[in-house]
Amino acid sequence: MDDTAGQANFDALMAADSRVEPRDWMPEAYRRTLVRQISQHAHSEIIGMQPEANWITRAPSLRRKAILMAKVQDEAGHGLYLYSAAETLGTPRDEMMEALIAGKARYSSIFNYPAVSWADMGAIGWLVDGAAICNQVPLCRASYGPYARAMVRICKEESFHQRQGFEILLELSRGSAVQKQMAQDAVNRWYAPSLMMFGPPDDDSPNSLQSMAWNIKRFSNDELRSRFVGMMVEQVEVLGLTLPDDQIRFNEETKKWEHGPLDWNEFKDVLAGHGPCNAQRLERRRSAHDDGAWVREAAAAYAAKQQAAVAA
Ligand code: BYC
Repeated sequence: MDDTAGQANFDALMAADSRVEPRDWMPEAYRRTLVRQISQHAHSEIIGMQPEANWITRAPSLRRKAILMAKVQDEAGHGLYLYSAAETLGTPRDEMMEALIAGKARYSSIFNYPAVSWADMGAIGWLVDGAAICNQVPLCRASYGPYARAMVRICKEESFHQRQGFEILLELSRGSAVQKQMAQDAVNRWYAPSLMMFGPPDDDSPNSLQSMAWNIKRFSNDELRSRFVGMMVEQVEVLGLTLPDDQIRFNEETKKWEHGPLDWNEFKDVLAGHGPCNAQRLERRRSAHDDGAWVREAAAAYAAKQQAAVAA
């Protein structure tokens, strides 16, 4: 297909709200946007293993340890599906990984905050995975087939993750006064950073309009943030805790939830690499990458042997 026919085919797919598949012609800018978003998403999943992996050895019971290990493994799996989806666009995984460990690629701001107590495992599951679900369910309808299909399974697993976080907080909240305070402190720490996961405000979001026109993003950053606040307001009551924001209200005119101001300078600092844990997260990823070199080499050697056997 030449470029003119390809563009016409792509435009028709967009107009019909259909799926674009890897072999379809697509505009270079669409391809670049997808590689950017999907690889950033994959990086977030594997960097996101760190704050929770940090607590596996200190989980308060064998049951909690087993659950947390399964969750952290799920995040590695999400990274795998997403790197695979991004590779279908022609960018090799090594290249994406190099960009991450060289500090050139973005990953979600949220994972540059420390998990300082066991209650943070509850707050991460409830708030961070909750925000992830809110942002990612619409991505199951993204126009690029491999991304949308990967998101279906990821969202199912994220729902389990969110419930396990909720359950940790509920148990702490129903425990002693000290335990309840631990849960409240964790919610206080993770609330604002989890709202920032949805990205900058709409009037400061350079990519949103085009990504929405391409049916990659279905809702704007502020729209999803507002929905998330509405969900959390109900759930926090069941937990017997509070959200650290006395400006949350439902606007009857716009029919949207509103929240208090967020510190967007802090967000920019974190994106610029100056969050509390940026350096530590990248350093850990680099050493894990180096430690895993022999596994990659062994897998490649095995694959080459298999291929040679088939060719012979
Ligand atoms: N952190 O124009 P905008 C998880 C960047 S994993 C860092 O609004 P866009 C989990 C943005 O990339 C959760 N950077 O961009 C894992 C852009 O920079 P570039 C990860 C951010 O792409 C383990 C610039 O700011 N979820 O849940 O239209 C354990 C301008 O923004 C952030 C995803 O990746 C941020 N928070 O919208 C537990 C979901 N926000 O690239 C849980 C998929 C913005 O132009 N991604 N930036 O240099 C998306 O939905 C969209 O990419 C975003 C941003 C809503 C995040």
